[in-house]
Amino acid sequence: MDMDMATEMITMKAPDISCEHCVATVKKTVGQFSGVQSVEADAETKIITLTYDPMQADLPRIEKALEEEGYPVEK
Ligand SMILES: [Cu+2]
Repeated sequence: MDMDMATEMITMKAPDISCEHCVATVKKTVGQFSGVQSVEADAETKIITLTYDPMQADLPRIEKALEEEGYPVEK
C-alpha cells in the first residue's frame, strides 16, 4: 500500500514581492496552512513555488491570505 501523501506543485506570480523581507513574509504566510509541504519565493522572478497535498490545502484561502498580506497573486 502506498502511504505517500499526494503532492502537487504549482507556481504563482506575486509581482509585489520585491526583496528578501517579502520572501520571508510570503513563506511564513503560506507555510501556516495545513497541507502545504514546501513553499519557496523568489524576489527576482516574483514566483512562488508551492508543493501541497491537494486533499488538504485550500488554495483559494492561501491566495486570499497572500492578498491580505499585500502580495496579490497575478491571474
Ligand atoms: Cu520586500
